[in-house]
Amino acid sequence: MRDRIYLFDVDGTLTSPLSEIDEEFADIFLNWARPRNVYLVTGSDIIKTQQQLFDSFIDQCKGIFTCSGNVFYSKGRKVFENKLRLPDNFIKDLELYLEQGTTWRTKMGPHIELRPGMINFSIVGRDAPPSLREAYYKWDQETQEREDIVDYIPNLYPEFEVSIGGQISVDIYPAGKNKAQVVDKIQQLHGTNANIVFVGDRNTPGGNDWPLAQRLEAMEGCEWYQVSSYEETRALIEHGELFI
Ligand code: M1P
Repeated sequence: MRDRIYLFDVDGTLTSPLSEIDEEFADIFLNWARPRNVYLVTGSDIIKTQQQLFDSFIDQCKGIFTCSGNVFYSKGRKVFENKLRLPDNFIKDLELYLEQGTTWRTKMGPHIELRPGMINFSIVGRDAPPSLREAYYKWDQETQEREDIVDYIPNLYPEFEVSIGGQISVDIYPAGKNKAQVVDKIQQLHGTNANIVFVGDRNTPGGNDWPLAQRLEAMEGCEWYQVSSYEETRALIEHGELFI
């Protein structure tokens, strides 16, 4: 009998971007998750995710992969963490883009956040208040600036890749150290025959869920779903054929 494993992205899938999880949805999700093998897979770090989901929610899942799979926690304990080694001038090249590559002017900082196994890079800055986040997000949709950054870094450093996970930033990691790496860990835990089902909101090229969706696409018995809100995720777990 093959284990069925459910993987869920967090921002845009279980919560609105960088918001706390809706209480009613949290109850419904946990009741559904309790008898199942459920893991969370986020581009964000554990501190931000704890602010959104709370420890009690996280602890009722089998585990959580943060920083795009570069860190893994289970039962409140860190199980592994990938290290990041940056080439000389890497940070300087990000700073150059901040000074000369963007036409966006209102910046709050910090722009470069070093996390285990990856870097988060934000032109507007992580301290931007909600109104400024929204303004940048709207502007980015018009100008496609983050798509430009997705190309800029690998052009300079082909051994790195960049993806878009949230509203105001990009995630940068060594090529291949993206969410798709979670499959290897799941197979170690549940066997190479496990049926993996993934739900995410960024399953298009350049999105941080894309590498994982693509890997599952090539695996027999595995599925992925695109959602655009936690309400759509709720509909899936309540009515989706593979979620019964
Ligand atoms: O989890 C999705 C993303 O959430 C944040 O994105 P942003 O601040 O751009 O909305 C970041 O933590 C990012 O790393 C993460 O992928």
